[in-house]
Amino acid sequence: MTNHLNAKTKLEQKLTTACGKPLAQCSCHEIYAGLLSLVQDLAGERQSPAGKKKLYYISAEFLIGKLLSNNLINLGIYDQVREILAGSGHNLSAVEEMEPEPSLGNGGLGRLAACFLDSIATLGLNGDGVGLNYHFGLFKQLFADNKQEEEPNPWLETPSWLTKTDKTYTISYKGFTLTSRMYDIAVTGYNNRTNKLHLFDVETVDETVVEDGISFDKTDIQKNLTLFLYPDDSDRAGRVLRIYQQYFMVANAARLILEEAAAKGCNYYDLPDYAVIQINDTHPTMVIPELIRLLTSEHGLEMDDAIDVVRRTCAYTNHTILAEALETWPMDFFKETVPQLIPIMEILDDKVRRRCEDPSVYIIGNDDRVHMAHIDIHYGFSVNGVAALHTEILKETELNHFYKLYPEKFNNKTNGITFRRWLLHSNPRLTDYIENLIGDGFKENADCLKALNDSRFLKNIKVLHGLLAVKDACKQDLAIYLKETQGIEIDASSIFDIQVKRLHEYKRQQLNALYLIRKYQEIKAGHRPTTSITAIFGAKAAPAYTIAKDIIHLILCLQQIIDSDPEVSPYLKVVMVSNYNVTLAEKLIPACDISEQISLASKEASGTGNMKFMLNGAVTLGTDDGANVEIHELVGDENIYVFGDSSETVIQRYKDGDYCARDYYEKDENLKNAVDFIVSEEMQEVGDPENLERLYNELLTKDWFMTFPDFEDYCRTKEQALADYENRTGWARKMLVNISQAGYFSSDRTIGEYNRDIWKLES
Ligand code: OX2
Repeated sequence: MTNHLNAKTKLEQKLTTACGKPLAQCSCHEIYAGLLSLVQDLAGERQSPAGKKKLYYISAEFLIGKLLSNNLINLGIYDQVREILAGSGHNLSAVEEMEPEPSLGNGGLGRLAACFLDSIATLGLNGDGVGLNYHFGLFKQLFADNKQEEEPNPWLETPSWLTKTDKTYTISYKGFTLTSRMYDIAVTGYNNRTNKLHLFDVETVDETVVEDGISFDKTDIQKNLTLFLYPDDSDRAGRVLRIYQQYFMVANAARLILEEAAAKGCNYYDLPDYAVIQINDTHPTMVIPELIRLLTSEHGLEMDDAIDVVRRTCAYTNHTILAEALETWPMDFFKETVPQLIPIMEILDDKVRRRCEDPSVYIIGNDDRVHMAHIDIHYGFSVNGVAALHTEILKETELNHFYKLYPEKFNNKTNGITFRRWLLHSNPRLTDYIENLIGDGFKENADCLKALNDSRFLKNIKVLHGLLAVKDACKQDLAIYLKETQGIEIDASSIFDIQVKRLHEYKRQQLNALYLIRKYQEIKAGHRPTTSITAIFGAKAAPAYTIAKDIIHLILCLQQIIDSDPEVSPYLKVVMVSNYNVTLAEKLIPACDISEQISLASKEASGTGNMKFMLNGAVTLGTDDGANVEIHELVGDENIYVFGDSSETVIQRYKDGDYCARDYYEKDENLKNAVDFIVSEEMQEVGDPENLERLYNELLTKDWFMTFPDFEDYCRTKEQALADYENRTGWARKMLVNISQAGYFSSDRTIGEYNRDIWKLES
């Protein structure tokens, strides 16, 4: 106790010094600034010895979320700081509101990278992230006239978690050079070391060139290079800009890696003893030819030696089988931007062509396009998928030709999430509840959650009611938060059914919307649900993805129609929150009853939202896809709602090529009524006929992601979940089993496996 008091007093003194005046006299923002500087000092003190070998996790996105609370938790001072602030009339949650959320990511891939950085530091591994410092991120989403609008999402302000470093490099493009600068964000591990996230930027970037939403001159590279993540690539200039960005990221990374290795005594031939590079999807692929280029042209290696060294240093993670995301770029683009890579890529391609006759594995295809993933697979030592099913599909179908060439390279690493953010930070109520039942071991070792799967708890009415009370409180928190921040009113006693993730046809928000139309029609016909339902969506659509935007339009129109219908609104509410981000996820996930994971089987590589919901006691309604399959195995049939065609059926149906949406539409009256509603008079009154008709036609004549075949089973399974919800203790038991089995999805487990099988760093 005295120790605790001593530590607390010291901490209070440090914080007061950082703030420059008594805490009671500080504004919320001054407290935030003080805490930020205090955290940076404490994090700096925990920088551990460099170690010989280091991991570089290169990624176009790091969706890190706000950092203050997480850092306080990881430094072990969260409770003390909260008490100190309370003692001087401040509230830590209000201070958290001062922090802007960094806009450095987009979706699951970027959030995974952020969870991984947390776990790498927590496991005491020597590994840094490398990416770009986007000024305006992806975009900020607004709604007007039931449509998505985009604005820049600025987040860089003073004070900031970014530290400007002295490190600069000269990066060459055809016809000009840029001077880069490295900025660092400290990555604190939970009771462990501090690593870094290195973000490169260029000082000539000019934020004022953006006008009219998120438009800007895409050709002025010196001014626009790091403005946006994934700038619109619907035209050529946009696609070329992506190459400029990607090269900037990896050219800086390559220099940093070689420099750090050399400083530790590397002679370049032994680079794999000093560095391992994880290539997060194909955006950083050019690091391979760039390293080969630097090793041969600046460090005197022969081409074959350089290729061998790089092959033993680089590992690749595949996150999707969607063709649109498997990057291929015309050779012309490289000639125009980074011609220095052309001779290297030609040599790499030539070596492949000499070994293999099969054109499907060439690097430069017969279409004169460079297949980025092919570079990674031929010239890296490891290829991993992100969930068991996904890896099997890669091996057996999508990358089968490569698997036959290099079976030893393929391995699975089922994704994970950091429990520090997705439980300890986002759901302190549930954390306390669990701690009261099984002690605090789960905070260090997520496997300890299994202790909850015990009849002492599962058959204990008091325990089950306690869990329901935690959920209710989280639902009330969310209701208050949405009212305050978005002006949205929801009923905390309704069932919260939540689908939050990027908008994509394969994720099938449209399937959920069709169900809701059907529910609306049923309620109109007098069939009212026992407990009212709140269906919540959160999703950004890529600015150039027309159908995705049409789906948002459909959901927003539906929201308006139901809201203004007194016959239906007491029983059903549809809500689309705007600008879904990490901060919102932290509020939505703890409050969820039913977790919607309804992608077309075979298409969602893993999903990680599914894991966060499960951990927070939501029950999954999903297809046997991605990591849902592993969730299903862990919790058993009783504790998950699985529906829809299997991945085998879907893959076969694509192969056969004879899927006809209209056949399903004609056969199923309910489906027909729901689809027709999209272009009904009611909809046309609140919506834009152009968008609605386009979506209607898309579904009826194409439905590429096969919504219709799963519709009936989806509706039936969802009704079953809603009915089961009425048995409150039965439902609580399902919640508890889900929480108890979530330990497997800790990113500490995932990172442990990456290190054991791929990185081999000392911890
Ligand atoms: C996502 C995948 O769609 C998702 O299934 C997965 O959980 C996540 O990556 C992390 O592995 N862009 N985002 C993804 O893939 C790509 C490409």
